[in-house]
Amino acid sequence: MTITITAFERSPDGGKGLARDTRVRWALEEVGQPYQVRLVSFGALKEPAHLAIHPFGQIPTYEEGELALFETGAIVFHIAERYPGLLPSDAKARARAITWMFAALSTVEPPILEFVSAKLFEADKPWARERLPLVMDRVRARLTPLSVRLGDAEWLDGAFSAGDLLMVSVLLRLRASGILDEFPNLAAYVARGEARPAYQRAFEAQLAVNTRPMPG
Ligand SMILES: N[C@@H](CCC(=O)N[C@@H](CS)C(=O)NCC(=O)O)C(=O)O
Repeated sequence: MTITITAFERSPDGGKGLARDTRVRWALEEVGQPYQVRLVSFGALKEPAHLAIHPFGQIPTYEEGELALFETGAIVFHIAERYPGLLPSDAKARARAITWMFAALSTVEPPILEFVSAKLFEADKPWARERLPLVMDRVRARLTPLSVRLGDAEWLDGAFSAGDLLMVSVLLRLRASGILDEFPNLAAYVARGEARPAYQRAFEAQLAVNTRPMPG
């Protein structure tokens, strides 16, 4: 059955791979499933046709036959459940990998998103200079225990899993800030994720979209 995902017609990051379709592309590449991409403009995101699939008018979405999903975590989980390669078969190891998926999205990502918003959208506010260090410390408060837990391991819990895929994706947003370099084992962990051939294919695919000449 054909898998179709949505992505920005033109990502605001210009192809750095930070838009969340990259996470879904990466998961599909890891499990070796071909997919099609429907590109959506910012205007079309909020139109009825897209809202019928994504109630919040965002990307990514995932369609497969009559199934339509939104929320990257749910999509990556669905892919990982449906195709081998992203979750261990041992029940306990699988539950732990799923725990890391939730940890990435609900514990580590929120302060990172707050930091990104502070840098991108609030830099001109009179209180920005005072707030930014607080927001950065909230990020460090998550990275410190994560770094301790990872230690010298290659991945968070044994073999690479959907938990690592989401955690690396979440941490990637920090690279330009330099915060990640305060935690060399996390910086190396992210680099290992990026070096995976499946990530490379996903990255190149989104880059091609975001650097192509726009019609008209
Ligand atoms: N929690 C959602 C967040 C989705 C999200 O924020 N998507 C962004 C792109 S990465 C988007 O579509 N932004 C445009 C908008 O919100 O209008 C998920 O993980 O899928």
